[in-house]
Amino acid sequence: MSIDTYVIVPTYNEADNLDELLEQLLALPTSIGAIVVDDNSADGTGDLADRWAERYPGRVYVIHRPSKMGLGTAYIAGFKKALYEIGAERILTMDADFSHNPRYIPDMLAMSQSKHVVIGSRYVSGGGTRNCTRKRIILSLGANFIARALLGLKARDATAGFRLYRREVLLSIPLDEIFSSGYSFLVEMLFLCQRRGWQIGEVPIIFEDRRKGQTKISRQEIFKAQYTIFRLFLRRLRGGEPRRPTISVSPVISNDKSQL
Ligand SMILES: Nc1nc2c(ncn2[C@@H]2O[C@H](COP(=O)(O)OP(=O)(O)OP(=O)(O)O)[C@@H](O)[C@H]2O)c(=O)[nH]1
Ligand SMILES: [Mg+2]
Repeated sequence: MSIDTYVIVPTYNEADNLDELLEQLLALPTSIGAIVVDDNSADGTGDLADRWAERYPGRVYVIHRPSKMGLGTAYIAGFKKALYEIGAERILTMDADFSHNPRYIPDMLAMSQSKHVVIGSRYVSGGGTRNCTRKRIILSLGANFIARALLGLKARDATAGFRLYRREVLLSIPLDEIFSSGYSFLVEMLFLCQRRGWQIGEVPIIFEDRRKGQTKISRQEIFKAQYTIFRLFLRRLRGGEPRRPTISVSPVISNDKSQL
């Protein structure tokens, strides 16, 4: 069975969530693989991931990094492995804490036949949030509003970490030049995708607040995100990004079309 779709799961102290998440991912009706990017979690998440990789060679991979280096750089490490070592055609990203439920992945894969980037979105019809604190909802809506207003992003949920990118999208982006290392990486990636004319679609999801474990988002991350948006805004004003006409979608040639 050849697998061409991999989910990148960045982890930092997610031992309470990882086993159940990988179980659910591997049980999906579509065969997908996973790349866990662990930043030397003190709670043993990296060891748990290693056990899955031993049990499922070629299907579960682990990247171990020496210390907490940020969400953005974790995604980039995962992208490089998926693109250049594994040769994946579709690359997803999701959080480990069940805010992004694996049950939406089949819908995202289906939409990737006609879109280059697919967002698991809270802010399209049918999407929403569950059990989130008011503070968290305001933070998310505010960040989205600012990103869309200042950067001209068209997606309704521009800060979502639940995404699917087709291979050609990631190959078109100079991953080493991305300056955000943390959460604002997501906004920067979407900015780069849109400026390159890739077609972006959104699948409605219900985003649930984390079930177990602790948040990693800090005040410092929020400041860093504001700085990122400001830098990208200046870049937008300068118009320095290559602006290509909207690219039409040629369907992914899958080895196993029945999976879609
Ligand atoms: N490898 C790695 N993973 C990280 C890092 N920071 C966060 N993560 C992971 O990225 C995902 C998103 O982080 P969360 O802490 O859930 O962020 P959040 O969803 O904004 O915050 P919550 O309200 O706690 O859910 C989770 O799977 C984290 O374990 C990091 O520096 N390195
Ligand atoms: Mg979370």
